[in-house]
Amino acid sequence: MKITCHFQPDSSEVDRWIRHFSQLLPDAEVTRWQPGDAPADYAFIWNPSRQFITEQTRLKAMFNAGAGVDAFLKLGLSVSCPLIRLEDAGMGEQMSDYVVQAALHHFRGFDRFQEQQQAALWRQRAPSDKADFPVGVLGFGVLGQRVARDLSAHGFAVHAWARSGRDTIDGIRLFHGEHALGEFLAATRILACLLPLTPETENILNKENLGRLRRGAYVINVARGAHVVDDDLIAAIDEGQIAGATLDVFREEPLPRSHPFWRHPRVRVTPHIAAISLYSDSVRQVVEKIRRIEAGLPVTGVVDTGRGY
Ligand code: NDP
Ligand code: OXD
Repeated sequence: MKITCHFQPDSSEVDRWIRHFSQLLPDAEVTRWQPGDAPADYAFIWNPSRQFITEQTRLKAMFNAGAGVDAFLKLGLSVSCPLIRLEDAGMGEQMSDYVVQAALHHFRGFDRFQEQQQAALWRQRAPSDKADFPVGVLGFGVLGQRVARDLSAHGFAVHAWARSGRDTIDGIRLFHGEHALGEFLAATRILACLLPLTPETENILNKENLGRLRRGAYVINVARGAHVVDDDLIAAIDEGQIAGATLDVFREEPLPRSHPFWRHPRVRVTPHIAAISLYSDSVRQVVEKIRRIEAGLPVTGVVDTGRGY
């Protein structure tokens, strides 16, 4: 069996992935893709080049080295094999830690305490009630569900928004579809975005939708930068409609040094680290799926390219 690994930008990281695959599949030939290579059986990719897709036409499956496939789909290339994404693979816990800390940061007023420290100001604040800080989770998939459940376990009232309808799950009220977005947003004081980036979800955090949130709402974006209209978010913060934001993802990454998010006192920036693909968990998941495919069994995580996720 031949497995080819292709990442853009290419980096020494690929060698580590290759080592992990070779450990779990010692009989497989696992290599870094080079233009003109012979056809492989499986590919492990991140942001592949057009040349790779047009050359590697005999793949049985292509595995995406992350949960989101927007970088791949934006190439607009038709592929004849299934595109399979990572499902949690150790990212759920990281994502949950990130979003829970951001929600607690806002709820406990730590932004204010940071400001007070700058001024050497000792001033206690009356405790807030979590009932006054309902959290809305945009996207109730693999990661959104984990985040919603953990926020709920921390005592927040949580509701979520998805595309397809389901009942309330573990006390989490579910909204679904475009028509329910307004009601979902109106009920939200802390918003966490865990949507895939698709034509339907791009720019979803725009002036209109930010304005539908409860006044003084807090925004956490751990999905993709293009979900947020940057200028609309900054204007909504400056105007007081939004209290602040914790942002992990950006339209342009690395976030340009001149971008106002870096210096805005109400915006916290992290460099796309909310949930990192873990070598061993990810490779174990991919290898298990390769074994199932080889045995003629179905696998989960196959991307519906028409739907965009
Ligand atoms: P899933 O595909 O499991 O879940 C996607 C969810 O979004 C589903 O609930 C889906 O609804 C919902 N959804 C999709 N389109 C719409 C729409 N038009 N309207 C309403 N709901 C919609 O994805 P994951 O949970 O695995 O990952 C989510 C995203 O997180 C990734 O796509 C990626 O962009 C981002 N991510 C970011 C990381 C980081 O480090 N910052 C790390 C990993 C992922 P339904 O349930 O009805 O299908
Ligand atoms: C992902 C990511 O999609 O790391 O997995 O952003």
